[in-house]
Amino acid sequence: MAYSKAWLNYQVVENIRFPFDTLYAETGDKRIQIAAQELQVAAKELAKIKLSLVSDSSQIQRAAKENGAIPAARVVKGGIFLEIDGEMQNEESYRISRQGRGLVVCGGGESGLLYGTFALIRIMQTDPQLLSKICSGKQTVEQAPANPLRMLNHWDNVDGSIERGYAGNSFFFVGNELVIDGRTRDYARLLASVGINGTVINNVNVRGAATELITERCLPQLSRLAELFSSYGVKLYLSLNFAAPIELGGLATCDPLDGQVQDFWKKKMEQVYAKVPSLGGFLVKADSEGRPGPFTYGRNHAEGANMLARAIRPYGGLIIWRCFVYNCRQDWRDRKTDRARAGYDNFMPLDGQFDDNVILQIKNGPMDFQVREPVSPLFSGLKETNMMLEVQAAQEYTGQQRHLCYLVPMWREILDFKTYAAGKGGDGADSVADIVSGRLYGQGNCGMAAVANTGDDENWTGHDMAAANFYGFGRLAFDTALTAEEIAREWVRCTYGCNREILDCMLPMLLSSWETYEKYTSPLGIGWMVNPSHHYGPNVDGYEYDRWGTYHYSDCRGMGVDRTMSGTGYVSQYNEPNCSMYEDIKTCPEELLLFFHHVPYTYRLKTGKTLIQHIYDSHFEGAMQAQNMLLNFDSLKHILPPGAFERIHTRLKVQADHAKEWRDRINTYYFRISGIPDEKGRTIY
Ligand code: GCV
Repeated sequence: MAYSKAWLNYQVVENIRFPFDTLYAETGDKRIQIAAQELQVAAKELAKIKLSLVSDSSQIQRAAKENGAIPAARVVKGGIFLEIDGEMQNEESYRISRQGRGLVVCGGGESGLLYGTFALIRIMQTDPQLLSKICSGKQTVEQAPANPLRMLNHWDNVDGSIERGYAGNSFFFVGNELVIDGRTRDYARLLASVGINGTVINNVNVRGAATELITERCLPQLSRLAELFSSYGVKLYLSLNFAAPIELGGLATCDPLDGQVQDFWKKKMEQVYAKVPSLGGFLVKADSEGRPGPFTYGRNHAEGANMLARAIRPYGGLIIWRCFVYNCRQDWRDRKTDRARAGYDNFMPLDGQFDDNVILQIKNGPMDFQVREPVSPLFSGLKETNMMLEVQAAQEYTGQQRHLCYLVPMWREILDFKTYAAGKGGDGADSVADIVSGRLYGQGNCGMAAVANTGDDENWTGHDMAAANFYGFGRLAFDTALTAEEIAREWVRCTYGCNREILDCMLPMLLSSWETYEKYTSPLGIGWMVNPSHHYGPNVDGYEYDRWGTYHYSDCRGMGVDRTMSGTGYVSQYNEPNCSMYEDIKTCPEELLLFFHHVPYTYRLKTGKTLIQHIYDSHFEGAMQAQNMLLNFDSLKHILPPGAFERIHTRLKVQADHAKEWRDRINTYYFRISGIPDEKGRTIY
């Protein structure tokens, strides 16, 4: 099937200033070879310039010498040099600068050089002014990645389906076989272009045939895949089944303290790494939603993770251990158990007990990727444990890529959240970004991961504009100083070219879409009101009497979950002053009001509106904004490339209709339960 080039859609940029005709690069390493090819293609397609490649080292040296001797001002055309500078801050950093009559793209290592090349191409695509400043020597661009690990987590099953996949089937697996083709290469190319340096290709729910990925049968293909990924600076990772000693090894147990189990893993890692030496390691979901884990044997998660970490240590591998551990067999009558508490309760006592090649991967919030949640308190608490932030680009609870919901503004807020981990009066450098980048505690094994939103659809992400989340995750993970707006601008320009009308229409759509989605679904931090299991569409009580521990406690007087000290006590998991801020209804940020408090419908918000009126207004506004988005988008009818307009338009129409369904269901539910009419007299059924 033909598929789009996504944001690597090089289109002619009018009046581009790119005065170079020769590319000098020693292309011994695959990454440099790819960087050179990529720049040649981009120069041709963006600037109609044929860059001839010189890869002979003595010729390059001669050219570099001459280049340095000639003052830039005297020469019209020059060369581009792709170079490695071992003195740079780190392997993955890059610098783009004018030297003599040449442009030098310099990397701390081969991956840095590849990132620098893609950065130059991005600047050519999006920012003619900056390009001109660089080319004339007025500006140098220099960048080191903010996070050491920048990973995607695919929830692809080996049968080709994708758990929470909204963009078709897997392009990694078809019928229990691993597929490597042109699309795999183009996928790796997309990752490299935004600086993603690791990917887990199979679902964390490792079941059945997927367990066999670490057997002789699959290793040769995995080895080819790992090699292909490496040529783009991407490390291959796999999800692992904690019960593999039973399922593959025929043992009666997978107890991490059992000698035979330890031996199984030791031999298994030896076998795997003999064939796939560049494998990054494994992602593990244990004791979570029915998956096996150490709890069965009375062991804790440090014992479970360290057992695997020790087996993989000789090969430099990592064990990324997920903290999504909670009781999923709750009784809704039991008001004491609070799912939000679970991550912290399970992992905080183990701080300092994990080996240094273990990373705890923590979902951004304490529940499960709702449209709004507070930041997980584990980021504030853990101090001697490697941490990784997990976000979800797959829009499981945010419209399933049928609705537009640009998530970078949410991720931005999460990164900026001040944890007070460095103390109440500290120097302030203790945001989530400071922690997961390793800056606060001097860690090297840490970073960010996103559950991927890709599949084999022609546009990669189902909704064409959901690609902004894929792109945005990579860009933000590499450079946590970028704003959501900067990223959105780049994405629109890279995808659709420098067309003012497209940018003017799409930018506000993207930037308002998260808030719009929140308004017509479940505002004020209440979350969840979705249909169970598939998680699409409104159902206020969908999870209310269920075992998953996700409640809203609405009655005729009020709604919300009391997580204060007199409620479930969840607030105590935050450092001061965050704990007190959430505890007090007056200082609790209103967008999280119902996450932390049970509130009467007549309670007045800061706007002066009652809670019930806010609920009505929010749903009417959100549905109207979704409708307006559809209407505004019409202006791009004859401007967007064929196919793209229709695809996006169809989805925006679904979104607008569906937003009305959300509005009416939720408003009707709360009108009936509270008996309080809408002050504005609008139709509520
Ligand atoms: C892969 C949620 C999703 C599950 C997912 C799980 C997880 O519960 O609904 O599909 O399982 O999160 O993150 O492990």
